[in-house]
Amino acid sequence: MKFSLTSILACGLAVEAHTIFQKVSINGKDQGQLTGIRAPNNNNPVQDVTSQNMICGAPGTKSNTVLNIAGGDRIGMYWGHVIGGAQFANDVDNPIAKSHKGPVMVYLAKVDNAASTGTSGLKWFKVWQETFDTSSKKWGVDTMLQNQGWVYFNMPTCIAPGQYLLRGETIALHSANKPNQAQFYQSCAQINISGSGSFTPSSTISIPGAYKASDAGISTNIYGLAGVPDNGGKPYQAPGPEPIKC
Ligand SMILES: [Cu+2]
Repeated sequence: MKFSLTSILACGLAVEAHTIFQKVSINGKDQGQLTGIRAPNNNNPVQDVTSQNMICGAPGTKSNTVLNIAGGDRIGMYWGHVIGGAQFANDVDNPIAKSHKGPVMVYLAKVDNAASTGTSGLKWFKVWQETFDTSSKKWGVDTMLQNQGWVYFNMPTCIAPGQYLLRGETIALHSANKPNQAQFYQSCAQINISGSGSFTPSSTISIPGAYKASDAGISTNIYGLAGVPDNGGKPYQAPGPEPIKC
């Protein structure tokens, strides 16, 4: 009985339309599947904002690689429906189900050794986000869909050299009008930043800790009167701090 229950659960989960951040590109060069990444082994979302899995997702893949990034480099984060991307041919839920509107965000935390560091107690700061554009009605997730799973940002040139964990996060808000139904998808890349920057953040956040289930960007109804995910035409306030400016 135990086996069959597990099978049923596995089948049920396999058809869920979730996503996993699973590889990085640097100035257009694909760094390889799961290289320098700590990603969950499956695409199940985290829904408890107090969970340790909010940091880098549920513990899953490990890598000894630390990715070398210079300040100013164009970084791509690749998200796929399952590890590898599409779950099967013509997978309409790759990289993520079209219903899963929400922001995409990037945080960094300074560490001594990105390959070996623990993840709890780190001091995070946000370096980039794409949330919701009230004029185009476009969410961060729409950019991910447009670019077949890739989301790009420039590493700020001001970041002080050294090793960091880079936390890429997508929040799917399609059911976030119900309690604890926002879906959090995050993995961490292990990076070494070079350059002449000297920025160290004056304020940082804890993960978990910084997000509350009741935050305006987490407990929210993204559907306007027409029943479309236009956030009712209102600005969307992403959880966490504003990205650094430098
Ligand atoms: Cu989902």
